Amino acid sequence: MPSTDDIAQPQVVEDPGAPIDGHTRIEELSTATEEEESEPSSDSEDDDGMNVHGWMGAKVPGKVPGKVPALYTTRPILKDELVTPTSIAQDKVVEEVLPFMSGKDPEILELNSHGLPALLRRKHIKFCQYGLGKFPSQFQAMDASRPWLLYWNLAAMSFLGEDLGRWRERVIQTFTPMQNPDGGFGGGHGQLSHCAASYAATLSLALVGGLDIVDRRTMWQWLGSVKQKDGGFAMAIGGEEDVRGAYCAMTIHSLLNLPMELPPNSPARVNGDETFLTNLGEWISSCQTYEGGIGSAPDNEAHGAYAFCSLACLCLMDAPHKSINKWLNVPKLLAWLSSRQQAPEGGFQGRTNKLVDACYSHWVGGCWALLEAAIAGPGKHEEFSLCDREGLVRYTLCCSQQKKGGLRDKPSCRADGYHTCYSLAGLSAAQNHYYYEEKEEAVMSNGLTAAFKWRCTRVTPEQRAKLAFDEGDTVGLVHPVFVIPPEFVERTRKQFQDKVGF
Ligand code: FPP
Ligand code: K
Ligand code: ZN
Repeated sequence: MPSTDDIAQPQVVEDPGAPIDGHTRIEELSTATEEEESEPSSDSEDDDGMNVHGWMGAKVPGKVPGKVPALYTTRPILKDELVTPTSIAQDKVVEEVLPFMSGKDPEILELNSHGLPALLRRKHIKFCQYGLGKFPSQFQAMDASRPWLLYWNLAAMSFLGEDLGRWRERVIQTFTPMQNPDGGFGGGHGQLSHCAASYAATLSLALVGGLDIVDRRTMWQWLGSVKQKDGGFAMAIGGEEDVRGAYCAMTIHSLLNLPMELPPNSPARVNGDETFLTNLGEWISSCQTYEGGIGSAPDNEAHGAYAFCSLACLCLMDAPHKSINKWLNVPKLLAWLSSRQQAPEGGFQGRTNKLVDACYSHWVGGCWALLEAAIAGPGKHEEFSLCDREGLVRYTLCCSQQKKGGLRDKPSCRADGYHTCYSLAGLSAAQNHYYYEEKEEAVMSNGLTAAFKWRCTRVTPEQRAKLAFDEGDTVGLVHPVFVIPPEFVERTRKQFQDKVGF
């Protein structure tokens, strides 16, 4: 199965010779013109690019619409002299994004009142509709990822405010044969049940109100069969154990309000008193690395995608101020996470010494609400931000949007469903405040209620102006743990809240 990051989808404009690699470079765009190379920095006359205090926001209150803060238009002033393939690749990305960030967008999209490209809502929706259609034969390698294609495109449309009613029957029809008699969903009819396929299926069905087709008893049995003695979850029976497994399994478990005790078939059931949560906190804790970030499994490299899976899984297990503070070294994680945001790019990289990429707008951008809630404690929403929201908005609107519709890793890449979904989720993280608050009404009979207690406020018009987006550039709310709009989380909770057993 290809990694999720290599995934494209058919383009809105027919291009029969189109390569299917989502990260394929389009050479014309990656080469800046002479003029752009010699003059990429801000338009302000008193700014020689060395004004670090200007970078720290001193200029922001008096910001003139269309003037881009120097932080986003200036090449890095502190550079390691050692030249490596990594540093060369990074320099190339800076040259690639500078024209887009500094308002000299070679694609000349329609601008918002702050001089940034406006959100191309209708075009992105159209792109997602194509992504739910027929695929040319080159996409057969994506066959096992069909549940993902549905989730990414449906979720993205929901973030853009599109009603999903018309997709309901087809989504149910598509997932029905993917469910296996022994529980869980595979990537297609006859394929082995897998945590990723089951996660994407569960969320897609939650989006369209189709979760009735899930056999909760066999799902419980199957999830029990991937729970491991050491506390983690394997992606499939006999498959790799990593934090994706933990997050996907606990997401499904939580949304469907499945029993906490493990089924008799579970390899993790030794004394008989084990539950889905036994040793899970300890196992996630063991994935935090010397850098402060979190790897896919113990001893693996820290990566933003796994940081999100770990934090979100901890937020499924208990309130963030309890579980995150208990199982992770928060100061070290905070330092690592902060170092993932790039300048002048504004967006996030996934790991140390790698390149900015819009999918990390969610994988890293989505970590902030969870970590902030752990630090602030319940009910506290002073609306502080530990990440630079403006940078994330700017990267999304300026660099991620493809003129034809769809969002992309970076300007030299083609848009695809995966980057469209996670760029928009990241934009929502930048545009809204998500916080944790004890609420009595959010009950699930299995006792796993924490993830249902999040609330959200939208930024005020004044804050919005500081973040350089207009009302028309606003995406919908995205639940910080389940990554679908909160209304569908609440609908699902109500559907299953009173189930005892199956
Ligand atoms: C490296 O790819 C990417 C990873 C090691 C993580 C991939 C995992 C996810 C994107 C999310 C998994 C989550 C769920 C819920 C299944 P790369 O080397 O191409 O990218 P990089 O250079 O940006 O690290
Ligand atoms: K990447
Ligand atoms: Zn990516």
